[in-house]
Amino acid sequence: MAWTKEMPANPVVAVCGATGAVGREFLKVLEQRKFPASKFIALASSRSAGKKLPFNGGEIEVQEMTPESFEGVDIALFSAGSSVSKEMRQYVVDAGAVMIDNSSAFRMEEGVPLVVPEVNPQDAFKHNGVIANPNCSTIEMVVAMKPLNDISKIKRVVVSTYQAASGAGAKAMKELYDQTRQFLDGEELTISAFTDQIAFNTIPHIDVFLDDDYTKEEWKMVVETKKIFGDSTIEVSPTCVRVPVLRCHAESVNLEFEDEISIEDARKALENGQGVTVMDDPANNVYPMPGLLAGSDDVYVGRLRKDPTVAHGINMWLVMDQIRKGAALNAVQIAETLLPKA
Ligand code: NAP
Ligand code: 3JN
Repeated sequence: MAWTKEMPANPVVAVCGATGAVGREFLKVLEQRKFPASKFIALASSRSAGKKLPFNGGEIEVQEMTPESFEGVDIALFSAGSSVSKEMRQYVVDAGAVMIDNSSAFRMEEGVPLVVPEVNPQDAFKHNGVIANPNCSTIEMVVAMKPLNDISKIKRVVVSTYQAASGAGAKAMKELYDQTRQFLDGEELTISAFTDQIAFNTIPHIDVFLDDDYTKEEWKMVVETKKIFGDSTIEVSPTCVRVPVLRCHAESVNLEFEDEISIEDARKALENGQGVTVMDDPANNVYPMPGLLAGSDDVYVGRLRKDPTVAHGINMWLVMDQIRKGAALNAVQIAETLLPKA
């Protein structure tokens, strides 16, 4: 059944998982973009009830998330993990709110749009109370693919990710700090958020392994890309790797197009692409780097070059702030898409 409730111009917005790495960024992004809410509510687990978070020049008090939390709410931005999203979905929808969910709980469910506003904003309106935010690594790749796919259809993508600690949450970011200190002080390393040491290491394992020896993170990139482009023929071959970086994900992307595409045309398309910044001047050592782009909104593209080993091939290097465009910002942009047009 189609969703008929109209979105008010000044909706009540609940940030669900407000104390987490993504939740805190939600508050920042909502404040920075002056999201026109009539009221904001911050929700987290009972552990955080009463905690105060900086917001809009003052503070917002965190409330425990319960089934009753959504009465009067219009938009519920969720980043409290997939089990919490599954548990709360019906309460949110029954309250008449739209859930914009950062977890993988509903991404591949039929009837749940999976939206990146630069790529498929029209899908946001086809919801039945739930809109899913893609995985951060997928968002980064599809934002850069979109302007290129518009000039020549992409047949196949080979992608290797270099994912920051932030993707595994606030505790994982702290673990990278702590382990780095422990390593330098010659102390025993505390390993808890990752499967192995992350300081001075890279781990080719994100999320669980599946039967075909790919990880679930890699599987997400394959199926989500097809759903977002509405094209089941795009082939994606991913390898996802955790690196000791705090909060920007990088990706090495090899693209194969149906037709010939020159580097000049690719560069022009990317320069005009929405949400893309080209940072590519190898002669002057200019290329995007994750350590230097925290806090930015765009997907940065550099190292643009021909791949002469395949027909119609291009290589590029991407960097994106995973907590912003990879999670909080993308979800807030979806919420903005739902606002009535002035
Ligand atoms: P995080 O830093 O560990 O934060 C988790 C948040 O969830 C905290 O606010 C926590 O509240 C809250 N929470 C946990 N259990 C809860 C419960 N039973 N009831 C209510 N709130 C609960 O993790 P994060 O990095 O922000 O990520 C959170 C989720 O967002 C992830 O699990 C994932 O599903 C999604 N995510 C998606 C992407 C993406 O690629 N789009 C990227 C990162 C994360 P307390 O502080 O009270 O425990
Ligand atoms: O590890 C990363 O860099 C991204 C992590 C995303 C993530 C972390 C915990 C649970 C997800 C996600 O968005 O796919 C989930 C989830 O399955 O909801």
